[in-house]
Amino acid sequence: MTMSDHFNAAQFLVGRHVEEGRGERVAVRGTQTLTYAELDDLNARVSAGLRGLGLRRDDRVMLVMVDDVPMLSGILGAFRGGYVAVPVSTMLNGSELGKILADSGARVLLVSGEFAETAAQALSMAPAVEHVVFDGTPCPVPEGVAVHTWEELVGQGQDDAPVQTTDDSWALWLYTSGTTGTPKAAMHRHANIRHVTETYGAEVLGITSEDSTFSIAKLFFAYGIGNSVFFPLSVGATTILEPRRPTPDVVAERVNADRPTLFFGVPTFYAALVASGLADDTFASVRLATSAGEPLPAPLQERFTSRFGVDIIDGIGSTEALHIFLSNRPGEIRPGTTGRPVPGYNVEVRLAGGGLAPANEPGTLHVRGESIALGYWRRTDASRLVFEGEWLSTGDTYFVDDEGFFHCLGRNSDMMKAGGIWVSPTEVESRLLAHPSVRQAAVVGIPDADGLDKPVAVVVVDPAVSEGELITWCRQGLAHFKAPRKVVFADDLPKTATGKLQRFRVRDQLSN
Ligand code: 3SK
Repeated sequence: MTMSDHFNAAQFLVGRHVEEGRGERVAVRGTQTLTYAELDDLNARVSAGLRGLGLRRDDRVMLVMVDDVPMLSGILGAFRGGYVAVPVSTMLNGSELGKILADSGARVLLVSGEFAETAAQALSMAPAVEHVVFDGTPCPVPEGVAVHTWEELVGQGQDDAPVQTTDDSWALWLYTSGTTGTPKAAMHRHANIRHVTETYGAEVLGITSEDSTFSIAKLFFAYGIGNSVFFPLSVGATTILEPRRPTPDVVAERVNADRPTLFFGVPTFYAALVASGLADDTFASVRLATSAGEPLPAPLQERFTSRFGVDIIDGIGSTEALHIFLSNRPGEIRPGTTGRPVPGYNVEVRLAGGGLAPANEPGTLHVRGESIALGYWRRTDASRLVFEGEWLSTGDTYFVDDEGFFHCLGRNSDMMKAGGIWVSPTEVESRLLAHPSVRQAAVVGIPDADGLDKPVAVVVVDPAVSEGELITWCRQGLAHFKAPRKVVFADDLPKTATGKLQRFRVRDQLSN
């Protein structure tokens, strides 16, 4: 191996700027503000602290944390030490988190105080975890798990230098429900992080050191970690991190205080902003906004831009591709489309037989590029379905028009996205069927008034039960975003001759 094979994403994103004389620039504005030199120092402390807990190269470090400086340095410190950062959703309940924690084989769990109880429940399902580090008030945990505070983790001094990882070393695992339902970890290399910065970051956003970024999507999403970590830090810009749940008021407060130039949203949030009473000049500092997660309806895009005076470039990415590979461009926006391939990616629409779909004919979206994940951790069958050699089959149905713009027609499978987050209908149906009154259940995504899909349940019940009770039942047993927004009662559900539920017919009935 030559020295040029060495690549460490933490060195690329932070240490490099310090070495090249940019250490005094502001790297992050969270509840604290840190320069690049200060962030580099903190990352070195996290890396040393993890090593002090006995971690070895490629060991997983799971993070259930709010977006703030500890989460940022937890991820970067793991990269720096040659460990694998596994940031996971803070919206999961204890049992959902426990399954993921056990699956990952993580030896260390980093937790923000507000998720302490959820983490404690999860730990009882994951015997491989040896250490839990609480940023905030600790909580009793199962016997055999050592408890530490964040201050103890970072208080043992710094490591000497970033570990000499290579392009191909594991850096980041991101859990996704993707097309097949069960959460599985897409495994990303250090080089994948560099690739997304050189492609979407440089070529589409045109991000520079003068930018500052603010993302609605949190760091545990692929979209969020790219927006708030990879793109800004790759060029020595500033990332604005907000620990609170994003609401229009919270966002307006931070935008007003920290004046971002790039704003990263999702369609549901743009709908909330358009419906809010925020002043029309709220986003005056923003030079460009982006959208991903689900298609941005053209009327919503037009309403946002005419009200707030900021263009939105809609794009699509995936957790498996790490970030956006198909996007509109600043100055060349075609509302209602997902734009064109991002330089650095090949994107094809393929017919069922595998051939290329002619213009205007639908097929399945495939993408190839250097940032595609290595596969799913311990999910051979799902990996073989989705990763086809160098290509990734996204499961989205698209067509390309005569001018080369890509149009989304929906998902190939029954999986749906609510607020840009994958929801498995079978998971919600299982929860409904666990209710003593529910005999049959079907869950489908139905567009709301803004044209954005939301989970709606159709149920056959005996004895009677109210809609409110079933929604509460789902919210008690599942992460809240998965609960149906509406429940419709029926006498029977459409099925095939062999008794298989036909969700497409349920969807058609609800849409008519
Ligand atoms: O859903 C998307 O469009 C997306 C975008 C960037 C990164 C990850 C995802 C899932």
